[in-house]
Amino acid sequence: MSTLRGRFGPDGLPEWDRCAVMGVVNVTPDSFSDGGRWFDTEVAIKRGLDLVAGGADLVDVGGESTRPGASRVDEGEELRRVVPVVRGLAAEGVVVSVDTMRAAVAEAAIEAGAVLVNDVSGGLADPAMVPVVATAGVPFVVMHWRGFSSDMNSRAVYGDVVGEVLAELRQRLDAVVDAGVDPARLVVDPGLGFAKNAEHDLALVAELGRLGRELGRPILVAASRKRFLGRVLAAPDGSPPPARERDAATAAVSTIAAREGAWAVRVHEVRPNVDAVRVVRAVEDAALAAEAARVAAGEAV
Ligand code: PMM
Repeated sequence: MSTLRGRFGPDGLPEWDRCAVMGVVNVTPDSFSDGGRWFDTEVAIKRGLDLVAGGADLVDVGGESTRPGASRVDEGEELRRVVPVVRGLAAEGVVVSVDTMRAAVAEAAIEAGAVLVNDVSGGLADPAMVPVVATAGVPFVVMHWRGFSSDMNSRAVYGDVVGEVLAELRQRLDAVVDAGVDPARLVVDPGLGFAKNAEHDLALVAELGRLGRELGRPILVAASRKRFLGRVLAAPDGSPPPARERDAATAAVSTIAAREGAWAVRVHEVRPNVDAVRVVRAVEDAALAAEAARVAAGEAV
């Protein structure tokens, strides 16, 4: 485990001196926030490179939409979408993550150069996933998940959302470690919008620091353009702004996440989020300098 002023990332990835920014490339015709825009391989690779040029530290490539109600794409199609994009970006030196629930896709993506597996099901959707990750020795994102997108909204039932998400994530981390994954390579994610309504998402954002402290693992936060932000920004008649008009709100969550010690934020539009995490870093530096000056003044007396 590497630490940087309290912030730390998983073993097996580069270290960044602030909350990292993961840019998203959805190679799908139907993702809720950017569906269809990066569906062609060349266009998707170009998008990933543009995200890096804009300041993204790593790029998350996915070929299956997980928006609420989405049905599954078949494995062959997911492989065709994802693998060439991962290969193209890795060949350009990009730190690539693969967003998949399928072991075969994760395996092929690792072969093509992916260095992180981001599974929104935390290994629950495919029993072969955890063994693949354990064997490859790559970092693994374990997200809080209660079931497939087709009917996940019906599972958004909690007495104490933060307590239950914590307990379910802890259980999942234990299972993954028992199955052979190095705990130092695990990242956890509260899974905003997955079997959660807007109130649940906001309660989790309010307690990101607690999630990190209690789970003892780096936290990834993926709030980008999600429904709960649409709800917060809704017009008086209740209508939410379209997904692409939620980037300033996304950057607000990135500021909170970075301030709460999150390892990384996963976002569609990198620039405002890179700016946000850089400001947080500068403020943290100023706080440290002020503290050092106080200590020096105390010592001088
Ligand atoms: N959300 C989406 C996709 N992948 N991965 C992680 N780790 N956490 C998330 O919350 C998450 C994810 C859905 O959003 P998108 O369709 O805009 O990519």
